[in-house]
Amino acid sequence: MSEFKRVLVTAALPYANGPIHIGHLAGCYIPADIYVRFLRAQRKDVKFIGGSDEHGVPITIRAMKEGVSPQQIVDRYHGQIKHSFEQMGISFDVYSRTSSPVHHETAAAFFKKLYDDGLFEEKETEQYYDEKTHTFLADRYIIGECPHCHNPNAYGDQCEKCGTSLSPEQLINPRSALSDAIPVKKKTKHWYFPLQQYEAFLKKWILEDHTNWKNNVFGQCKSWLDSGLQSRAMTRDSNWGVKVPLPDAEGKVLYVWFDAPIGYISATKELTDKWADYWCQEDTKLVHFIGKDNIVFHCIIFPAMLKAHGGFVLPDNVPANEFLNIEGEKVSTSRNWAVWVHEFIKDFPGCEDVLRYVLCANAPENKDNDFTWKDFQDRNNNELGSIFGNFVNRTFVLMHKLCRGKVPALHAGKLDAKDEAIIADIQAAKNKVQAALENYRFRDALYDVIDLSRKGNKYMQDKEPWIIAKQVSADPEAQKSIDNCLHLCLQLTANLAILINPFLPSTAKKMLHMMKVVDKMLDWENAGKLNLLSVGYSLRAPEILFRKIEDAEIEAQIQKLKSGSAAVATTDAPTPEIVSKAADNSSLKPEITFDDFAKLDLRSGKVIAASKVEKADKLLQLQVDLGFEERTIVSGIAQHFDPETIVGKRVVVVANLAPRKMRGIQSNGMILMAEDAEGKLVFIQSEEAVAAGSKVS
Ligand code: B3M
Ligand code: ZN
Repeated sequence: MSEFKRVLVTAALPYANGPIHIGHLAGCYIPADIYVRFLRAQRKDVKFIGGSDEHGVPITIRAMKEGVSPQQIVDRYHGQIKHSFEQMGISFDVYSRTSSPVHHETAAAFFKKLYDDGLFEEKETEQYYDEKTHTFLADRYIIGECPHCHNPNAYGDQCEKCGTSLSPEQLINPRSALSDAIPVKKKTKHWYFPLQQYEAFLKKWILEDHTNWKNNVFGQCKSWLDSGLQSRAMTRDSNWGVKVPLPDAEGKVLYVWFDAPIGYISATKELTDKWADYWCQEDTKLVHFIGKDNIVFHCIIFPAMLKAHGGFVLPDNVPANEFLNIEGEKVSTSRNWAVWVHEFIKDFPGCEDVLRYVLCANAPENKDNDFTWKDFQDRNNNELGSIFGNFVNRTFVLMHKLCRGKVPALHAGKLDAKDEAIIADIQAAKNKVQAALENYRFRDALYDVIDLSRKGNKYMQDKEPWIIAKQVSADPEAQKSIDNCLHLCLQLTANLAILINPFLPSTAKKMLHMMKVVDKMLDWENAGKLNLLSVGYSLRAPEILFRKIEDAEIEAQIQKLKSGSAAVATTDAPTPEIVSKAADNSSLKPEITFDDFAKLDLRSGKVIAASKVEKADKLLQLQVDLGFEERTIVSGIAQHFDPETIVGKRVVVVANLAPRKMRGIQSNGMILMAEDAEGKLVFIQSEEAVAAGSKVS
């Protein structure tokens, strides 16, 4: 580490097409932030770079579905994401966005340099095109019949029913997911980056020189390199993105994975005039924190681009995490199976550090891992409350009671074996935590911090200063033993503040306040010291560091997760705003105009058949009579109703919702439901007299 003069830390740029959830935090933002705070505490020259990824198909699709411009989408979510990061204490030095002019210039110039150096291959190919929406269709946006299992709704890259990978050419009767139009083949020219030319370089650089990378990262790189690299198109047909800076490139933009990582460079430019020190000096250590789905882009494609361009440092490490599941199921934003960060902050104000704690203690460092609300509660109430918080609290309470609210003296001649042992523990903790953090083992590091507080508790319990206090009137010398115990417990507390600071910064701040010391005390070099609080110094009364989290709060969250996902089971890629929890009647969604409302085609309908969907415990398949036609609608209400009981029900249907496939069944609309006070779903029914198909307005 010491040969580096400065450290540049990046965290993946989230797509600004929706809010962030706790999987994002666990995947890269929490570990990146811990690492950066650890370096800052060592007074290292470090810059922490972040920003929103505002280009690419995820943004344009979202915009098209909502009928707004891509700019409106990114403006909405960039602000929201940035705010969530701030509230979670993710301490970027800059949080930029790829729609910024600096980025457009930087990315275009990067491309132009490679172009001028003759590094691209220009190729004309035929691609599927939707003439209705004037869009070239990425594979995912072509739907058709699977040639293997005849699922009518297979995607152009994969059939989700039988699992086969496909290419759009293989689909029977392909159609556009955007408009249902039959896609036509159209010629288009693009610029390809010949990755295979960098294969030898990458093999040496990764497989020989970076064997220290995490197993999951190294393994993925190795399998890419073993199976051989190919040219990749670095441009796309679109009007949204960084324009290809060439004269004959109307309607072409840079591929989002070409421009997004350059976003790290642009953001650094925005941050400091000295950006080139960080990007172009050999003695910079560049570290990319990402989730596992971004490994190939950060370990293979971007380094090859940097190498091709020349003059840039390459990453020293890419400590990618795996995925975090929620309550045993994969996060799915479209099913709203997620814990949204902005909602967590609303529901658990002041508990941001607790979430940081749980997401680090349980981080998917080497394999996918599971977040459960019960584990969140247990870790808060036990590890943070009963162990860490309790130790600090007891120390302060006893110091006030037995030592008149001041730091007692240490009587060196009176130290016993237990005192000596805890001194050794305090001194050893620093190195353990540091070694783990330097090697990106954040869970281990955090465990070692909590373990020190656990040892503190045991020490206090063994020493029993409250018992010794009873002897003091008969034997004044006994006070010395009490003083030693509380002196050491207080120094241990100061050490805990330093060690916990990278992980739980607000908690460390509170501890500083209680100890009446300044931020400087949190410098890493102070860890392991036993003279952090001066003898005779008076300290404040303790504050509760972690409040208890009650069963009812946890049950409410589990309920919210279930009903949230049930309520949107038939909608298309909802935002949490759209599906904000039904039970919270007081929080209205943002105002809409009459025109927004008028886009909805609501019809009365009648359920004529209902059955369970196989292997989906939340879904019912309904046949609904709309008068003018019968529709299949898949609804996420199976946990609320038996299929038999709802046949004949009058319902209100969103009739012009884009079709969506669930478990292989195409759902053509959505049934409106309400939630009663107990959280039970009820149908919004139309009167008997209203004929099926009638407009509802
Ligand atoms: N936006 C993908 C993602 O959010 C992408 C990361 C870009 S990092 C340069 O997973
Ligand atoms: Zn299939």
